[in-house]
Amino acid sequence: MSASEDLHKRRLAAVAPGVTSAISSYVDNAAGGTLTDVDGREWIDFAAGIAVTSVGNSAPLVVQAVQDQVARFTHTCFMVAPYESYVSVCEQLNALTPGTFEKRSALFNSGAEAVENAVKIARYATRRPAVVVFDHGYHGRTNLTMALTAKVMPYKDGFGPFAPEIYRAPMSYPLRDGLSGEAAAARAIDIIEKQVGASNVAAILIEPIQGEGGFVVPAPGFLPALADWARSAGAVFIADEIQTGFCRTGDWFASTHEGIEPDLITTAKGIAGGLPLAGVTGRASIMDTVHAGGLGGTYGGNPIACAAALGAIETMRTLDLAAAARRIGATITDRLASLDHPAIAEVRGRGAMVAVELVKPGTLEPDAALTSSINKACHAAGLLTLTCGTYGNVFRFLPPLVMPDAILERGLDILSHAFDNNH
Ligand code: PLZ
Repeated sequence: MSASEDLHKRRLAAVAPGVTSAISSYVDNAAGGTLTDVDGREWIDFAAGIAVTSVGNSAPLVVQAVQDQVARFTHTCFMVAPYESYVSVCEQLNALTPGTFEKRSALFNSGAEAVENAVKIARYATRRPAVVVFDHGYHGRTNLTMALTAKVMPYKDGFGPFAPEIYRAPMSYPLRDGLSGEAAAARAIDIIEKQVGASNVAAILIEPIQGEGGFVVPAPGFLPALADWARSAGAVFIADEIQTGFCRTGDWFASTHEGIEPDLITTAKGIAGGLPLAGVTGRASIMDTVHAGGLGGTYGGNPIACAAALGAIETMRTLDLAAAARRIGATITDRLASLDHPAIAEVRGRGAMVAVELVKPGTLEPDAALTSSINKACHAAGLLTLTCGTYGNVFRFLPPLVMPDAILERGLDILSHAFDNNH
């Protein structure tokens, strides 16, 4: 029995089966683009722990910052005894997020927790109840964020009842609706005005490019039109940049590509090189409304996670990982464009957030079975790929932004073969 098989046996007896893994090999160590499993087999990493280890695994500046911090102190709770790194991370967030207006930030542990807090803040600031989210949207697995998430399986099924006052509007999905950004926004706004009422809307919450929902890139103009509508309706426009943020799309934040300045931005994942940290950043005029003590949590902005974030942000800046994301994205997109496969309906994305959507040839009918067989073929050949999408028919590529070209090309060779051998 291999070491992974042995571990898998132990896992089945010890770990709740509701928690699953994409592969059944167990990791021993990982670096900037590869994972090595406990049997010594190398995997090419096109997942980065779901868009987290953009600076690579165990990036030198992250390791150094964490080791220094862990030796100084591990935790005091920022609500009890504050420390500099929390303040520094907030300063960085306020400076790096789009918008030159005065901002404040608050730190949390997970993406879902950041989203929950953004909704709390928007409701507090507006004294309104309704939150508008979109088809295919993903915002987390806690009770409120399950309600905000669109897809029932596996995220919501059997876990209700869900939080009230959440309304879902149609997303701009150019491949499937053929609408311009303006037309798709008008369709969404009409539903919001007729079914929710502008004066009831606390927040519009949207991923600038949807992650779990299928790397759906809205048509140009969709996001600006929604942001304008939110402003005129007195609602808070929240961009969930948890998957798109921190250089992934070729800029610090995806909102920048569409020229929007969200009122609030949620961040997590790539912010801290693999340590759990999340943030809500936004207009001081909104953030400052909440009463003292209204936001917080035991571990939010833990000093080790903050140290890691400062190391990760410095790495992104010195290595110019936004430029790296654009380069990696172009390499992946070129290779996908050269694949002559009848199931490919669309290659889309921005920067190093690239996806390919698979359908039954000549139709728009999703082909989840083919997606799954190509995914398995990649895994069998040592390439760690992930799928996504409401219909399970989208391949997504999220390599660490420090991945060397040679490894990227090797991964793309495996991918090409997997497409060639599966029709
Ligand atoms: N918002 C846009 O992508 C997390 C989760 C996958 P947490 N996405 C990966 C899974 O199956 O659980 C995510 C996201 C966006 C919020 C979240 C939630 O972030 O850190 O997982 O809570």
